[in-house]
Amino acid sequence: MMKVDTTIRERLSSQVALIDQISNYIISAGGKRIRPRLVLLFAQALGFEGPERYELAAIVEFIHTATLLHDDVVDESSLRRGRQTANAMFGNAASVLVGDFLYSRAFQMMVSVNRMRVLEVLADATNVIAEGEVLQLMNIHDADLAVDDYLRVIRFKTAKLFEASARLGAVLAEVDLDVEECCADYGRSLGTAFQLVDDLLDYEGDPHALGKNVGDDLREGKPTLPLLIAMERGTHAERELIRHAIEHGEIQGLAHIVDVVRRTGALDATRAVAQREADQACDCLRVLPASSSRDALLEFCVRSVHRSF
Ligand code: GRG
Repeated sequence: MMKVDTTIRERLSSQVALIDQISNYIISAGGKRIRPRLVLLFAQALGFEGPERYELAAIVEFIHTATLLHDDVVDESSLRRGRQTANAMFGNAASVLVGDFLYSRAFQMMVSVNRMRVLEVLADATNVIAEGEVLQLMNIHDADLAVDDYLRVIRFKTAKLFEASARLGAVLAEVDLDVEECCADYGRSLGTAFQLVDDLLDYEGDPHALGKNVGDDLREGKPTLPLLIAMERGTHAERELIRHAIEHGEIQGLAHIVDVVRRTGALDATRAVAQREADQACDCLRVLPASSSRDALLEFCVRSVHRSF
């Protein structure tokens, strides 16, 4: 990961001062670097040790960072990674444009890796992520959203980059397609579990540990699984309270809604769905030979469900 960080810093450079300033601002704030770790761990678990793995790991982190910059503008978020968001610090226009810089720099780097399959995987993934974000926009304020439609959004907007990251490790190692598909399945399930937990932490998390505000999803009128379950299980009055909050994006009733979400067991139920996805991810690892990398990937399954940030 130190080599990945060095690659990130080297490839971040631009002659345009504002690009350097904003991209360094968000990249140096840290982040868990899960997606680059997936690239490295799958490549290593499958016996690939070439330097391209650092480049691909940096590429997926650049794409992730570009989506965060754009997402915080779309969601009007003010806190990320324990700091003011780039849009709060530098404005929306600068954030979107530096997101564009990181995204297009990632594609320059992909070309330098000179493997058509890598381009194909990441071109498809980024397109699906954008589709997911538009689907989510269409679902905002819809209190009658079906659970399957909610799950489709999170598979697109979050799980797809996890899937691509895991798959790229396998692509580098040039394994058979069935093995590659198992690696991709792992990434998809892990990413789904990860976003489900992200959505429940928005109701039970500690903003200091999370590094972002809680209650943001409700303020934006996002019908996430904890709310959908609480509506199904609550009394008529509780259902109407949540419906009104989703439809109007109001957080005045946040404390009451958090109480309903907790009392109906909606957070535990959401975590149980995440646990099922994480278990599926674990199963996919059977295709890998035993190694410390495979152990680390197993550990991710546990930590994606039981995390506080
Ligand atoms: C630029 C390709 C492109 C698309 C723009 C705005 C947008 C379309 C997509 C947003 C997708 C998005 C931000 C999904 C949420 C994913 C998510 C769970 C982010 C948080 O990931 P962590 O916890 O973040 O890994 P850290 O800070 O640890 O890196």
